[in-house]
Amino acid sequence: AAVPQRRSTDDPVQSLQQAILRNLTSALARDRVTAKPRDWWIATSLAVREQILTRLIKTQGVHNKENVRRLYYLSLEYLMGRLFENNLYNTGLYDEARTALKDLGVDWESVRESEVDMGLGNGGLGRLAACFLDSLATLDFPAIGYGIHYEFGLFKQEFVHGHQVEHPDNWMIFGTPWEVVRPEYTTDVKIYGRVENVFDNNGNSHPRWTDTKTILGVPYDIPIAGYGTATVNLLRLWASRSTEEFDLVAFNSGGYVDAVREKAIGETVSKVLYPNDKTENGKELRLVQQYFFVSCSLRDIIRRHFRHEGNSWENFDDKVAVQLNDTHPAVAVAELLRILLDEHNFAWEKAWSIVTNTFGYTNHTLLPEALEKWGVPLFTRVLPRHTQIVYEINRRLMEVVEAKWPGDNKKKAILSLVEEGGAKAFRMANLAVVGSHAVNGVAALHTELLKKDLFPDFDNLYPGKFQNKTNGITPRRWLLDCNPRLTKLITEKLGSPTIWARDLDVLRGLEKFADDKAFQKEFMAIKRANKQDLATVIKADCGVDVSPDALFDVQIKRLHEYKRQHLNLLHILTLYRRLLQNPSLDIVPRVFVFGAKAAPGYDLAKNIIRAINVIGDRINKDDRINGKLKVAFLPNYRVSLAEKIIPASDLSEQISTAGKEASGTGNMKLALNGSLTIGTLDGANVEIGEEVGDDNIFIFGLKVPDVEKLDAEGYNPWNYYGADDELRAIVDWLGSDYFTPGESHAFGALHHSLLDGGDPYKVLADYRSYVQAQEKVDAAYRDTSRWAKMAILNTARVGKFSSDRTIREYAKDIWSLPSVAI
Ligand code: 26R
Repeated sequence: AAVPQRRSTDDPVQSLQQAILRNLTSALARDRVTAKPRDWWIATSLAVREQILTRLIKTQGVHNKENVRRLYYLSLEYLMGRLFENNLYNTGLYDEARTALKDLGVDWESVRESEVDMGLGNGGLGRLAACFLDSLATLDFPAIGYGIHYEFGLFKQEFVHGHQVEHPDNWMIFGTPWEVVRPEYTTDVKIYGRVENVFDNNGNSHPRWTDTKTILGVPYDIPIAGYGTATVNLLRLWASRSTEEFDLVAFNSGGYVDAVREKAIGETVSKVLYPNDKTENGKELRLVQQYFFVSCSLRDIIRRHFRHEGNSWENFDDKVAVQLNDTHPAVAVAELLRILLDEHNFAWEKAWSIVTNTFGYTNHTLLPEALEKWGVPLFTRVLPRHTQIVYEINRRLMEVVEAKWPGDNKKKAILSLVEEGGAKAFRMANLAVVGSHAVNGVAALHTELLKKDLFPDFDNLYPGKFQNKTNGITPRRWLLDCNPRLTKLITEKLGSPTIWARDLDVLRGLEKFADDKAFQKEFMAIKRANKQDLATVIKADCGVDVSPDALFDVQIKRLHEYKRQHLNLLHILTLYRRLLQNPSLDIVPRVFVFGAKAAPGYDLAKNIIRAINVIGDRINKDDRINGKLKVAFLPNYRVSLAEKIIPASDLSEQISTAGKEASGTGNMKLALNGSLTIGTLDGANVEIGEEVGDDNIFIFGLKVPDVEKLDAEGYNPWNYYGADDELRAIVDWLGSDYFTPGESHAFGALHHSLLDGGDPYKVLADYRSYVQAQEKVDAAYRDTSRWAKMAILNTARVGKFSSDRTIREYAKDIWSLPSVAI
């Protein structure tokens, strides 16, 4: 087909189209006839990239020239998802690109769907980093994200007979059009070796780190375009390489294979993301990854700083703010100190003041098993000089503790950076607290518990250091990009998204339509259309037929006992059993949607996945219940799948044991898209409830003080099992071979955890309260107008949870970071 000719050559659609066709030829060696959707995706991305890179150069030019203060975000994880549509929306090139491809006869959906997610993270922490980058650029804050360019991101998940099976995520295989490799900024990292003492001319001895191995870090830059602004920031990810192409000694002595193998070790460092969100204690490669990216990033930050003539160490902390995303990069505290002491001969006090002025630390979890510790022998083998430095930080800390609480050895044991008794280990959270000027939790409740339970003595020692920064989500990806129908409706009522998607509190303007019957109808028609789209995905991915008229009940998050997917399962079993006993029982038809990956080594989590799959399959095939219940466990939950599920959700499951979920961010995304929360008073649910109002949320279950009281008394799940006939029947059913004929104890691990295992997350204690809350959900959903009103008010009232608000708070209270208009 001929390409329609456009009027003038400065027509933006035509010039974009020409750029696409040029890239198709020059980057992909394709023509219009042979190009596949993936080729169009790459060619279009490269064409758009040209424009983004022009803006990147402009932005960095202004930042450099003005010698601005910058924020450097250090995170081992970034869950970016797809970048194609997000970049088009943010740069304002969406309509042009659509028209350009349409005129070329290219199908948009297939182009979009050919992009592989950039899944360089596990879950909430990694996605939060991605939302923060979006907000930093949108608000014109000078910022650079640093991380690792993993060759393999989070594993791909498949179900085989209900079991999770993992496959490598080879995300770069078809090319990565958004990144630019920068070999000229390749950085050396020293590691291993030993420390010797050398004497200077004055006879003073100094430690010297020697016999080290060297790994190279090669940076890959991904531009981060702000929405509705000219700012383009940078995400810089380090790939590891070996120093020498060949070790000449080994090569010449005939050890060709040994030489190449040595090279492979250097490349292993950035090979794969650790797929755990529980502790990775003792994994040497994980520590090497942490140090590798911290060392590369600090070198890069320092290089940037000294590029300016007027800059020196004197104004380093005026120009540099570094945020530690959990303790994963906490070794940065010791590394910056080492650079100042050993490479620049600073006195301790001065070096320490620069370090603590530079760093801030965000805590993301209270779960003891997720608090990082490194055995001292391992840490010393990898980083012998850093071990000395951590011990010296600790010696000085113990002096401060002694001054404050003379003779109190218990306080010293609690606050020490070194866990004693048994194998010695460094406590990375303590190091991060001591080495930072600000420590923050990620929701109001979480920060309270952080101060009260995890770090009470540090809070006492450093008044004002602990603060709250309630998490947020970017409304660009999580409303504008993922829910075009709702975006259109909101735009009709409130005006251009360039206003409300940059100031989410403007959505309060929807409150006045909450009782408007016509608006309610439109709002629910959009929800139904989104559910219809999701039903197509469910059919394709699960083979399950579902009706868009059913209530879509959604739980999407990593599989964890504390998140209690098994409580959801007990409710499903409860409804199924009631229906089998009374097939004409009048309940609102429901589709239970799950998305969750389990850490590959987390057997109980995998057992829960299998139970949901196997029981779900039985329910889906049972004609006796007339299709009133359906269970769809969508495989391979990831950012791009979340973007399809969230706009289609009616009910958002946020049912963690009170006190265990630091914040949650999926809860915010779902509420923003008009999904009502059924949840415990945990994490940010508390604040969502405050915003939307008690009438527009379904709160149930134990509160934090109730959980504490039960623990103090000695919690016994058998009491609940014994006292509730329906619960007992359900748990027994789960423990039988009813769902797995011929295979007994198929869900034995799950069944055991609920009873003999002590039910550590108090599923049985919350069961009845949860089932009753679900009955209220059922009643509310029957009243279509009431439900619509509640859903509208959720969308209208969650503006607080924009990550723009979160980032403004960090910029003001922690980073002292001015914005810079480009
Ligand atoms: C130690 C290592 C293996 C590790 C531990 C924990 C690696 C990754 C994690 C994941 C964590 C800390 C995480 O994702 N936490 C989540 O952070 C979100 C963003 O703040 C919160 O919303 C969420 O409640 C919290 O669980």
